[in-house]
Amino acid sequence: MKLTAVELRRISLPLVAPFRTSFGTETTKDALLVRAVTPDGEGWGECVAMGAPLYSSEYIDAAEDVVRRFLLPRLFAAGDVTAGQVAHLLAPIKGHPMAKAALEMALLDAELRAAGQSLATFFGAVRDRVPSGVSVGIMDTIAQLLDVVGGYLAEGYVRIKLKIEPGWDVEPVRAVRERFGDELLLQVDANTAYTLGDARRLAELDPFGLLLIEQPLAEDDLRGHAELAKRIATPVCLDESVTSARAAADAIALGACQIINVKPGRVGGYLEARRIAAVAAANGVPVWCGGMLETGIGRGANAALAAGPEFTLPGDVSASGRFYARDITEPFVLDDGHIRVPTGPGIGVDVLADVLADVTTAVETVRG
Ligand code: SMG
Ligand code: MG
Repeated sequence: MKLTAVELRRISLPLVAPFRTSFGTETTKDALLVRAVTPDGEGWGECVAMGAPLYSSEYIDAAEDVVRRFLLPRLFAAGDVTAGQVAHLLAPIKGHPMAKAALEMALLDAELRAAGQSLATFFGAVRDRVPSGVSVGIMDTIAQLLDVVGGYLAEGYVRIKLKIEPGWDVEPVRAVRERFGDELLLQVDANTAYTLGDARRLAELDPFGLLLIEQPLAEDDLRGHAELAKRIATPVCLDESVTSARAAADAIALGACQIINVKPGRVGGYLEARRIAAVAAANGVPVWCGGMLETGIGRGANAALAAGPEFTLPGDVSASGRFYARDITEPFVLDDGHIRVPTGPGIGVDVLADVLADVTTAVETVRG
């Protein structure tokens, strides 16, 4: 496809409630949307970089800058370009996987829309709805946490993930287990807040039968995760550390993870995310689809990814209402604890022009 122009749009969406993790508290979601314009139609991409480089080194202003100054010129210079070529064309530019992922996603959406094929079909989806888990932030009190978890369970979520950090780990897990029982699918996510020196503390989570502990140690600490995995009974799942299919293969070979959270933005796009799923499946490692508080665009694409055969655990693909009172697409809603996988061409969601206009903070069209 010939990429004739790309619209870069910044939006800001208020969250329905603050979302606190070990690295900070989010109250609004600022996102960069990219719209690829081609003679054969358009496609949407969403960059999941956050406002500050706290989850990973990327942040949204830097993503926009690298897209404008370094990534788009390479795509425009390439002439005809397919989504499958994007990663290769952009590889000389180091890092910035979330920025690259957004561009690949927009081209993939455009291609599939033009071909009349859904992203889910393209990914080899084996289910038309995916089980929905929810990520629960760090709260001020245990009582508040129990209220919030109870509310999500009443909505139908099939799996709960608690954000943890030193000082908010064993007690909240114990309280949730005591209140909601041993059958509840429960896991925790530390977003790199611990060190190997905390192994004994983390082993205190062993009796609670967690599905997994996600990214307890630093992003670059594969050896530490491998050592930790020997010292605790809870399966170790990596998020931040898995930056590519090669990193996934390394982590598996080192024994650094027994489960992988697949996030397309973190690894440079949905095509690399599919390769990670394949590497994991070949090694008998279960995967699930993570989330970055996506708008309906990214949420729809994540639902399609999570419909792939390798995705055997419930992911962080929640209803839109988990974060947003008003989304820029028709909201994804819970259907008996599941999210329906879009069936329309491409990502299969339509952007609501009036909402989009309301939440836009800046827009610019870059021409090739
Ligand atoms: O989109 O439901 C979502 C968020 C899920 O917890 C979530 N994401 O480390 O997995 C993770 C975090 C990253 C973003 S936290 C602000
Ligand atoms: Mg995580």
